[in-house]
Order: sequence, then C-alpha cells, then structure tokens
Amino acid sequence: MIKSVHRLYVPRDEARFNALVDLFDSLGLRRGESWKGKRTRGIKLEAGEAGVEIGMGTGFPAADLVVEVDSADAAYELAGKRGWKIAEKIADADWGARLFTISLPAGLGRVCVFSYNDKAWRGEVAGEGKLDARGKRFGVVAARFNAFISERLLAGALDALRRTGAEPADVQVMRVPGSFEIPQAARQLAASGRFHAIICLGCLLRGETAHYEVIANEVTRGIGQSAQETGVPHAFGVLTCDTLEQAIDRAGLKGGNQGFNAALAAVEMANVAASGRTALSGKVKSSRRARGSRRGASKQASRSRKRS
Ligand code: DLZ
Repeated sequence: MIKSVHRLYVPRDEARFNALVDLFDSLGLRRGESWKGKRTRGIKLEAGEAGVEIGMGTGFPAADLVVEVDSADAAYELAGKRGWKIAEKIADADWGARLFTISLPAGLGRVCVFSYNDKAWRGEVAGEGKLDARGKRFGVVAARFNAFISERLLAGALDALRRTGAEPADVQVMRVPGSFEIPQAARQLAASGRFHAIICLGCLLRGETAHYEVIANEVTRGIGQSAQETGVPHAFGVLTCDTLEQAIDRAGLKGGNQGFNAALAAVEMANVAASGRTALSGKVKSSRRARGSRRGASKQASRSRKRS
C-alpha cells in the first residue's frame, strides 16, 4: 500500500534550502516531518491532495511540479512580493484555469501554480465536501473488543486525519468495551456540540459473535440514528466480517484500511455539513429576495393597472 508520494529537491546549500522551504511554505503547503542528521537534513511539506497525474495530448503546463491553490492571482501577487523568478506570467488556460510558472532557484526546475476559474468545470456541485480537516474537530469512538483489528483501524483513522490537516488537539478518542457500545458513545460525543464529525471504529466477527446479525444491525442502526438525530456526520468504520482473515485484510493489508477510509468520509462530510449550511442559508436569503421582488413586481403591476 502506498503511503505517500514526494517530489524530492536537494539544493546545494543552506540559502537555497531555506529559499525553497520559504517558497513552498508560502504557497500553503503544510509542514510535515522534518529531521536533522549527521550528513543530511530535510523537511516534508505536504498537500491535502497529492499524487501522480498522467496526461496525454497538448496544452499541459511545462513544469516538474504542479501546485493547485485557491487563487492563482493571489499566489502571483505573493510571487511578485517575494521576488520569485517568474518563468511564465499569469494567464488563462483553455482548460478553465489561471496559471503561472516559477523557476526554482539553482536550476531545480519549474513549478506551475494554478487555480480553477470555475469549480463547475470539475463537476463540483454546491455542498460537496473537500478532504480538508483543517479547523475541524473530530470525535473518534473505538471499541476495545478485537483490539488487534480495531487498534489498526484507529491508527488508520488518525493517519487520515493528520494527512488531511487536522490538529492533534482537535481529535478526541473515546474507547468503549465493544462495538455494541459505540452508538451510545458516539451519540454522547455528537450531542456535546464540540465535534464536526464522529468516526466509529470496531470489529464484529461472525464466527465469534453470538447473534452476530442482531448486534451488527443494532450497531449500524444506532450509529445512523445518532447521525440523523444530532445532525452531526458519523462515519461508519465498524468491520462486519465472517473471519479474522477478512478483518485483517480490511485493517491495513489487501483491502486498505477501513479506519482510514472512515476518517476520510468524516472529513468530507464535515465539509459537506458546513458548505450545506452555507448553501442552504443562501437559498433562504435568495428565495426571500425573490419573494420580495415578486411582491414588488405585483405591487407595481397593480399600480400600473390602477393608472390605466
Ligand atoms: C460480546 C462480544 C462478542 C461475542 N463479539 C464481539 C465482536 O466480535 N466485536 C465487538 O466489537 N464486540 C463484541 N462483543 C462485545 C460487545 O460488543 C459488548 O461490548 C458486550 O456485549 C458488552 O455489552
């Protein structure tokens, strides 16, 4: 399982090292792990979303690294203030973006910085949640039963929260005896009003659990009910497996890590809830405006009818 993808830069001296760190810092990458040894030192600067992109055809930016920001124009202004070497000035691209290119110090290549003009270009709809946990608080409920599995789910969930930008202080873990107790604890955390989303983690094994179906259904129903009644998103990271082997596969081996996936769902839903609130409050306002203007229009119509 790939854990991360990094573009490595090795500048020759301290000044260039610091210049590069400053550049990527300023663009908004988040400080990750750093180290200082006898022969080397390094720092990781991370993005919420990173990976490899494979393209075909023409019109791609000529750069070794592509960084998407909220506003390319704001980044361009910053580039001017910081004295970064601009290789290509900011311009519109025919794929719906604004972009410019920087030449890195010491011939370390070029970085393209862009933002999309129109979010709809990517099929984004109002209310879709971003995988950005910055500024959000998460409650995690983890069952101790089958700890061998559930601790792996917890490690996966915490890893996903860290990678998407959550601060350690904004993540609270509550342990409960078994999966049966998850809904009650989740409800308690959700009702406290302190969390943007709750992540529920546990492992039910059919082979070892009496009334497996009943318990699995109850846990699922209880978590769903807590989400609906509190309005706080709950992510479901409770494995329901026939065998231990299946659970192992879903807790970090072949099938990925369902704790990691549940945390990503929680981050996304925390943002859906936030943007949904904004979108809905906009709708109320605009429909009020619309009602107001319709009323205005009908008043005007009746005035003109009276005049005629
Ligand atoms: C009792 C029990 C059993 C048999 N199996 C599981 C399981 O596979 N996974 C799990 O999370 N919990 C199990 N439990 C514990 C119950 O969830 C619960 O904690 C106890 O029945 C106490 O209420």
